[in-house]
Amino acid sequence: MLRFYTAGESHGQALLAFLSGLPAQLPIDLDFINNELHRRQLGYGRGGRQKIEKDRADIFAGVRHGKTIGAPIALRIENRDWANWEKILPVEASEDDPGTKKLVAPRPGHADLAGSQKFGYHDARYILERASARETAARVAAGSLAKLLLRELGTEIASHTIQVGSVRNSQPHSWDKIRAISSDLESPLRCIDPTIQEKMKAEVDAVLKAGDTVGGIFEIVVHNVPVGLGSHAQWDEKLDGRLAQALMSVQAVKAVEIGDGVSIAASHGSEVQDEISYDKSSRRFTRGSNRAGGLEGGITNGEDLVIRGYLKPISTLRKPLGTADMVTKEPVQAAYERSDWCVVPAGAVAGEAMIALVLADAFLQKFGGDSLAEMRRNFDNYARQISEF
Ligand code: EPS
Repeated sequence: MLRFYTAGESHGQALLAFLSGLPAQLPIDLDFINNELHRRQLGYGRGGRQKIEKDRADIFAGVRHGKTIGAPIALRIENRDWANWEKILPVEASEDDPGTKKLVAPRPGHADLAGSQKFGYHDARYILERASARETAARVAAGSLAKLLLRELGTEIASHTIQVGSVRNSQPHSWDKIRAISSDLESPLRCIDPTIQEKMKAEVDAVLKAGDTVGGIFEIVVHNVPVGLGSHAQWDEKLDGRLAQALMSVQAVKAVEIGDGVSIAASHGSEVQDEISYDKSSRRFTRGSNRAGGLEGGITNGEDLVIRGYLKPISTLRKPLGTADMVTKEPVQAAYERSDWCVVPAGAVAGEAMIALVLADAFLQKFGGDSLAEMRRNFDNYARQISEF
């Protein structure tokens, strides 16, 4: 229902996003989109690039007088750094040798080598330009439009950092706290516990000093989700699978966990299921716990969705690892390109965008509608059906 693409390279002129399938008459708040882009740029452990860029989206199509018109939306985010790369990476044919910007010493863990072999380059420049996580800016812009649709129907998404390196914040936190830290532009790592956050910062400082990088875990929580998104009926309709795929596609994410999926694998069935009761006053089924992370059988069960993204440490290292030169085949040290050394908070914002896009698609499948008013009518009817169940 909702289709989206991005285009653009890290040091190209701009990043582009195309989003098709949003209903007409959805109010579009450009400040909200730009604030999301700003959130993605923040975080303790980011490199020099974010001082150059001030990401903001320009809308080229699909929005008139501040609302969608049911037509595809096209967005553009300028790369300010393009001014420094225009001569090195021109669009038109050029005699100039890109010279020092050639990358022949592929970084272990990056797309450099596999991409160069696959596309037939002895220079990883063209691969890394697109593999770069800079592309997530375009996803965040598209995802913020999906968030605006979800917000109209009462569903909100937030995230926080629960691990950096070996420092973990394993306490449970309320939605209000997660929501507050998620939007806190001053928080260095968006970790709710300030004492744990100081320890996380120390890990980030230590890897910077050592010329190394550090990974971590972000947790995305979706609040006020209707029962019944996704389906148990077919493998590709199961919402947990769709969410996991979307989150796995974010650069550097190497694992996804829904609810307590990882730790419950080592427990007994009686210990990990969320027991069901019924609250007569609110006419709702409730659960005393949410280890399932809001999904049972690939269907939302009305509890908050809890989805964790596990980020590997960034593969660009100032103290490089050994590799093999793609031209000479001799052992050399991997290339170093200006990069970040911790991206957990930024990865979380990209992750939120992907979750928003999948959920908006699931809402559109369930409630349909060409205009927001039509979709809202369908949604309200269904909400009545659930409350009368
Ligand atoms: C960026 C993410 C990282 C940064 C990049 C901007 O990309 P990568 O995945 O390639 O390491 O390093 O900045 C640069 C490429 C640069 O020239 O500094 C982002 O998320 O905006």
